[in-house]
Amino acid sequence: MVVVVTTVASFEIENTGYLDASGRPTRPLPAFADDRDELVSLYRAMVLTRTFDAKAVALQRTGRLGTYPACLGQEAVAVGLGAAMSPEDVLLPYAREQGAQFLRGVTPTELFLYWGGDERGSDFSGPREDFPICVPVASQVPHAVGVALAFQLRGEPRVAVCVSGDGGTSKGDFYEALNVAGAWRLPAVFVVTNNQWAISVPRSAQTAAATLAQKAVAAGFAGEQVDGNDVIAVRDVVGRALARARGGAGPHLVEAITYRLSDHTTADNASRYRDDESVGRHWREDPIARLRAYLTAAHGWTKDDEEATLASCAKDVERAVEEYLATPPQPPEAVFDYMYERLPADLRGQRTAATEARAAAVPSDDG
Ligand SMILES: Cc1ncc(C[n+]2csc(CCOP(=O)(O)OP(=O)(O)O)c2C)c(N)n1
Ligand SMILES: [Mg+2]
Repeated sequence: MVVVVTTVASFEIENTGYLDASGRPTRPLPAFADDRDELVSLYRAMVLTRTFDAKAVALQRTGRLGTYPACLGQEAVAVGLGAAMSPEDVLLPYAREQGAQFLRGVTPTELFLYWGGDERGSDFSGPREDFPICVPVASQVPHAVGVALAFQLRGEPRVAVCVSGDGGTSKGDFYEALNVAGAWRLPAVFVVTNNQWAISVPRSAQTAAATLAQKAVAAGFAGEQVDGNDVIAVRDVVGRALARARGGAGPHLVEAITYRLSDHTTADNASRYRDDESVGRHWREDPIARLRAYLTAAHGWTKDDEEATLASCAKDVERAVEEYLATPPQPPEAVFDYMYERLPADLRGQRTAATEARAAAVPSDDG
């Protein structure tokens, strides 16, 4: 008997990058990169993000902010995807997309408020339809599918852009969401920020899959990798995925390869599970230094340009810190106010009790 074996499916995963770690182009850059102003705006967005990030950690260390997840080293992913999006698209972030949020009009003050435990920080004055930060791992991915379905049903040329981490791709939510997005050809772009760690779990222990991008293939659509420390590449690859999804070609997955240079959050101490030497190696891939080197070589970026950018970002962040610290806290019963349109009866009772407890705790004038 002759057994005939036929290949019924095969796939390839591409990886796109334009600048090497020292900022030298490895091939011709995409057209938008001819525009110095465009590159400077990407650069400034990354510097603003890093300035905000450092300040947020400092505020937490001095007891003026809650637990905070730094995005140190990953700025190019969020900035690249944020720059690629159109205003009418909807961003469903995880927690390290500060750079994308700023580009979309979320203010540094709002993000300080959020990480300071104040829900008003999620009430964005800018992108009203963008989703709030999503700390529960991967629960934003099915939400993105819902948003994309709404766009499809309404015939709107908009795309849901969902960001999750490498760890998030192990969750059932992630696979289920991708499956539906593929089956219904929804206008969604899934960006996976592969920063090599899920708290203390390295990427190598997270999954036996060779790439995270290939997880899209099982759901019936394409995935690819991009150098997540090359902001030009992220903007380019996500931009092309958005254009295709907007045109009705369905979903796409982009795995952005980067590295979490910081602790997982301010509640973590990464030196307990990884050595300084490997972190030091990854500093050589720094996305900000990389674009700065290219700007200097190709667009005459000067020391004065650099200093002016650092000063203007520092000023923006300082102003936000002042606004944040001057914002009076909400009363404790505010914790009941953002979950339900109409508060269920049992929670109404608890809310009243919180108001009464607050009134009782306020010292009266006559002592
Ligand atoms: C459903 C759920 N389980 C566990 C946690 C605790 N937790 C917070 S972040 C995290 C790891 C996430 O790793 P990854 O998806 O790679 O994102 P990263 O934090 O590296 O950006 C875990 C397990 C959580 N927030 N939500
Ligand atoms: Mg991770």
